[in-house]
Amino acid sequence: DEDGYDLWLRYRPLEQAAQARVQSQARSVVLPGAPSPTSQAALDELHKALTGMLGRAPAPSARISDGALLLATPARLQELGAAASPLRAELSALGNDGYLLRQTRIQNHNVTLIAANTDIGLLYGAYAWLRDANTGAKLEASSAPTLQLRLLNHWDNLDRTVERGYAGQSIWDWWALPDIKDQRYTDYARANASLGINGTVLNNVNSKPEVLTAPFIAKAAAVADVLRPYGIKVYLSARFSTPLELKETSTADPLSPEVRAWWQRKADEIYKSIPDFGGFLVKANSEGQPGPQDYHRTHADGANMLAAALAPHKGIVMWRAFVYAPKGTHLNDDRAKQAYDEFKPLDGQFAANVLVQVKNGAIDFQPREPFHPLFGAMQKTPLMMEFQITKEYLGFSTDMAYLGTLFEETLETDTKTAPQGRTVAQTLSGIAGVANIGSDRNWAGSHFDQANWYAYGRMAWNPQAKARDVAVEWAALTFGPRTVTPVVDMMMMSRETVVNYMTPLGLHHIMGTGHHHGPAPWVDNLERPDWNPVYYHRASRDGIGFDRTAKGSNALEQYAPEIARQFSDPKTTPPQFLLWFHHLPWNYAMPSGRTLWAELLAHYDQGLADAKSLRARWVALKPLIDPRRYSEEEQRLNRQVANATLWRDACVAYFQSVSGLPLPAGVQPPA
Ligand code: GCW
Repeated sequence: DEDGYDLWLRYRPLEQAAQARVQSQARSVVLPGAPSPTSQAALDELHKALTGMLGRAPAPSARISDGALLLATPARLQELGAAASPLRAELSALGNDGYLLRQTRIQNHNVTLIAANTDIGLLYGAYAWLRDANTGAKLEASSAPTLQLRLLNHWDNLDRTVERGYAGQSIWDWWALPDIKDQRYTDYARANASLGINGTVLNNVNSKPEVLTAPFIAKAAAVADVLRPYGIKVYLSARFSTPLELKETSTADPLSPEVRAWWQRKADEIYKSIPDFGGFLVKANSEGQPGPQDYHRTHADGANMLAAALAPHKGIVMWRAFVYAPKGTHLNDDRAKQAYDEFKPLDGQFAANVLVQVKNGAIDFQPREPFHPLFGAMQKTPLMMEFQITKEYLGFSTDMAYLGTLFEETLETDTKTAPQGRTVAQTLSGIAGVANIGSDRNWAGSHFDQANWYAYGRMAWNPQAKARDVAVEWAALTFGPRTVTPVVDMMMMSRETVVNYMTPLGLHHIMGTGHHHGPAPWVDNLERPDWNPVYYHRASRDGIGFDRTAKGSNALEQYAPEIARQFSDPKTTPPQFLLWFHHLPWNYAMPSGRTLWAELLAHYDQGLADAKSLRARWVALKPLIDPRRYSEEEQRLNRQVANATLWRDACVAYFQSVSGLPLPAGVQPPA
């Protein structure tokens, strides 16, 4: 009975031809020298995998023979007399985390070599070899990540609720820790290491002072002990006012010596229990969280104070740029501008161990957003990308939406910034994904949501990776080789489907208030204007859309001149961002020849039709999918069709009530 617990590390028996191929590459598994906890993890994984795939695994051996799978670092290769210079040169270009896979001859034997500079590289190489073994891909020559920081951010609270989590309770059992370390923590480490994720922030950015007290530091240390062999560092979200709230200082002013000394002591205390502690993630002066601005200090003052405490231990601060004004927002202001307005002037003022963490778009994890203007604009500050893996605005874990395409679309966009135009990916020093992980048996709430964790990890390792290639791998590993094409086709259309039935043509933030599930474009009575959907779509008799050109909020000026110019004219604005940047009359002529009104309706209809098509495609796959996973997804797709119907009908009815226009021929009236 497939319940999804094994994720993409299923290691089910291979078909005969594949068995023979894999067997010929792994007649024995050889790791010269005494294993470290990390290389032992690689051996354990290979043993588990080969047992599953072949029915039995060769015992690890110290001696090379024909058909050996050999794991070795340069020092070991040298001892084996195999430190031939081309191999060594190739390895030295791969850094700490890279690996190479090679069929070669060593000591007169044909071997399959997994080589890396470090044991963690060997572990990554072992996972890569297993991926190839399972998918039948040819041995990947070599691979190394471009980003050194590849993190998950858990929005997990200490009471085990998860903010924006749709996969059950938090996997961190704070009550039972530190004495009881659930096997799930090890499986979590395996899954993440298999993707190359090398850090995790255990707790919500809406943090609590208690996280930094001795009992919780001990709990975090216990988790760190489990994750360490897998190359995953632990980080914590720190609440800026922690010392004040714990009543250990009289203020939280970052320039106060008392406060600085407190954080210094706190850092020393943490590093005593967690010597490789990664550092702090901070949400400050955003959505009611405390921060340096409470003391008329800047984000840089706040971040640098924490950075000074962590620097002696080589820790870092990830300071979030997700800020928007708590009060007095005027309808003519633009929330989309605030992060840039606050952070761009601070470029150059952050300490060396501070990274500014920026969401992919300037509003908030919408089904589609243009890239955040801070990418490329902060030339002197290392930036981290923050993607949301959990689908707060894309139908939770009921609606199918493969995010690989969203990640790819953002990462590959040219920011048109100096020196020669850089893609968003090229402006990054690190990447973070808000985890969709919980204690549900299948970890992610739905089987297809596992693909979003997978795609995030693979694209964190290689930001140039193509969403389709990643989907192909995941589908083969998760549902088996015979389902790949139809499953990948579903995945590749799924996110656009959601965009179409929720927020086509650049619409955004018209979801139900608070929970963000389902349509609510009519809401206009919330305490803050920038929480109201009407603030974002601005529909009226005269038209629809948010004017972010010079006639409007001029958010466009935050982009490089070339982009600002292109997007200032609706005719040269990509249609998927049209209403993000422009307020246009309902009869505006679209490239399709339809009016904007008819085009909007066509997108809603397309979204619903595609949701039905996703369901039909899944039903057709029934003979190829195991019953439990089939039925669990079928139920969700039924629910998705209902969600899409509601979105379509509600938005058509609401926008019609505003536009006052008749439905064009052929468009069904809303139910
Ligand atoms: O998207 C919004 C969410 C909040 C979240 C916040 C943030 C953690 O609705 O739940 O809080 O963003 O990113 O800080």
